[in-house]
Amino acid sequence: MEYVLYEQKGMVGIITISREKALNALNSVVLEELNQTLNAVNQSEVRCLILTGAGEKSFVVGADIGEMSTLPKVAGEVFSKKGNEVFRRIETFPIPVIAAINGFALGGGCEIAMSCDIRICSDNAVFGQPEVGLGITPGFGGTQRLARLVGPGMAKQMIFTGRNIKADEAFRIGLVNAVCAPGELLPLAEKMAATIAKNAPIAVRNSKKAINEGLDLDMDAAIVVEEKLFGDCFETYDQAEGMAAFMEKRKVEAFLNK
Ligand code: CO8
Repeated sequence: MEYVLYEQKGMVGIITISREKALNALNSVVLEELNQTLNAVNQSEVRCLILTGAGEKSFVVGADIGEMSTLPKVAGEVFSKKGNEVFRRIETFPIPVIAAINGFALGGGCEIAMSCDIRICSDNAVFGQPEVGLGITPGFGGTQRLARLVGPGMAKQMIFTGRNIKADEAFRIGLVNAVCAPGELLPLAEKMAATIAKNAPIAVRNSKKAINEGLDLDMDAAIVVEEKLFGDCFETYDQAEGMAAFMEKRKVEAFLNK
């Protein structure tokens, strides 16, 4: 692939958007390659993904402004749809995805980070939705996910002003879970991914599904979703092993994803 790298390290897969000359801007090729990379993830081996950007300056600087600048209306909508499909795939991907944000996360960059389950960033990271200054709205899910993550008031302030915020403010408003020095970012992401990967995979997947699906429902319906996914864990090898280990006061030998 031209712009997306993929590496599997044990039970963790690392996806790197690598288009450094354009600060990892998302053009159609990057979006397509991300899609293909997700198709290629070996889900029977990989239990957690990390998404990051190449270089030390930028995670993803947004959608490619050059490519968008000449688009007619219909093509603009098609481009938005393409991005949204990939971002939604990340959001609903069966295994957790951690965004390791190593610099600029602007426009589509902030939006792709928000489609991940967990966000951690380096202290040089910068977040923002500058679209209104370009004459467009956030079109890769930003109006929806930002409001859900940081609340409508803060989301509207960020989107209407187009003002960028630094890592410490992103942490304060709950846009990221943790901030660290640039050199510690990938080790921290890998450590978190390894911790997730050690847990029972079916339980982790079902937890992701329950949280995602439940958030779109009222509490009565959400609880039913939780009950079903909770019930699905029973009679699995991993549930038997996890509970037997507790009862026998020993460590789990291994969760086998079955
Ligand atoms: N698209 C394409 N190329 C970009 C982008 C971008 N978003 N951002 C930077 N680049 C390119 C620059 O053109 C430059 O290329 P070249 O060297 O060939 O001139 C290279 O990356 C380096 O950039 P700078 O020289 O500008 O680097 P600086 O360190 O001076 O500035 C900034 C870094 C502040 C990040 C600056 O590059 C910037 O402001 N970039 C634009 C950020 C932005 O506005 N992002 C939002 C884009 S819109 C969007 O994401 C909409 C998503 C929804 C789309 C819906 C579909 C229709």
